[in-house]
Amino acid sequence: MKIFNKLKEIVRKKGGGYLVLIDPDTRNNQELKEFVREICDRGVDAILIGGSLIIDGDFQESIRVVKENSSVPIIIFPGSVQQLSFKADAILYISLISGRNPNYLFGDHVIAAPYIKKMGVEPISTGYMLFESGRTTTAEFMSNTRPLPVNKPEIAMAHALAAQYMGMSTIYMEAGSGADRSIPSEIVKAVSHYVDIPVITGGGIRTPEDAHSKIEAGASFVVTGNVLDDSDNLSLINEFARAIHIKENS
Ligand code: 1GP
Repeated sequence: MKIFNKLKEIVRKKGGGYLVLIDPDTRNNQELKEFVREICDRGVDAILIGGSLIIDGDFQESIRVVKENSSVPIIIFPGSVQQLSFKADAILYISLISGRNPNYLFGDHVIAAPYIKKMGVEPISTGYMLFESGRTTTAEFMSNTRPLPVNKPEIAMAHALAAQYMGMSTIYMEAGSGADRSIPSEIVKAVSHYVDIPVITGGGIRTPEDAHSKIEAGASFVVTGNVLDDSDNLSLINEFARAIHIKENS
């Protein structure tokens, strides 16, 4: 079964899917190995790997370490066309639909497509919507795009529906990694009830309660990243998984 179908099956059975984002800049190989082994046993459904800007990390090496130590699918969340690898199981084939930068709407895609085909990695067509968070995130700065307002649900809904009509498989909506606060559950609800494709949300989610509210609002998948950088928070993973897998708890 294809990776994205497997993930949708998890959502059907568990009520939501839990994805953990790994930024290759944040851990050395040994730390990465220990982190991946730790999280796979705690209810994580898939690992995303990538970053808007990688300075210290070696993307290829990070993917290798993650793949060798993971029992869940590895999905690239690319910050650029340099972030491709045949070792991944799938890649979010992202169009930055909240912006109007042609490279991120249909430019880098043309460059990446032949490589993805050659590598045999499953592309998951993703409409990515970046929302304002009160300060400039790396994603906003690096993509040179304006984020969507969080208090205008109709704008977000129309963007998401356009992505669905263009044949995209999923919507990823967030305020960017490390956002001070996650996007309001109200806007997640407005979008996920308006479209028929699954919604992924993340960015600034630091508590299981917040993750739970996003699933209750209609999101299919929740992503956490930064909150797990502090090793004291590792036990939170079980709590995040429980908060997201709402059918398992009922
Ligand atoms: C970014 O949703 C992910 O796309 C993770 O965000 O690092 O803020 O948890 P955080």
